[in-house]
Amino acid sequence: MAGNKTFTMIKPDATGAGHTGKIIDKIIEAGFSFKAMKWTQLTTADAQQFYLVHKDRPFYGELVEYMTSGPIVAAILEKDNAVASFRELIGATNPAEAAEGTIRKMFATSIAANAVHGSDSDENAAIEGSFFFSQRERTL
Ligand code: IDP
Ligand code: MG
Repeated sequence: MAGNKTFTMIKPDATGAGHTGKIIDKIIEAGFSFKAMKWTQLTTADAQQFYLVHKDRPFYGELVEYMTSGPIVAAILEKDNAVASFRELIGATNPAEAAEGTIRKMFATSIAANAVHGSDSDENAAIEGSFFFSQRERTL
């Protein structure tokens, strides 16, 4: 059975453009509740670790540089079938391919600066949530 938690970040392009509030509204309107939320900024070591699965991809260096370029909002979200439901809400990685009405279609500026992160599995949602939040924060 699919889990009911996912993890997101509002990325530096979106926080920098003043889109944080509008994106949070869209997430709440789509039926998610925020279980934990934090405004922070990634160090290079943080971003390298968070995106380690992509270390052999050609865009890894660019991704790490971009993700450390400004503040982010990290959050744990709850809804039935959270991972798949949230991926649907954010749309395709490349905003040029994202469906109308999705967060990336509305707010992303490029395939790299694509406004939001969404976990790709229940397992990664748990790992990514643990990256930012203590066990106490995750279980409140
Ligand atoms: P996802 O965020 O939709 O799950 P992934 O393939 O996991 O997409 O890639 C992680 C992140 O790496 C993307 O959200 C985006 O910021 C960046 N990225 C992915 N593909 C490219 C690319 O071809 N060029 C530059 N950045 C990319
Ligand atoms: Mg991914």
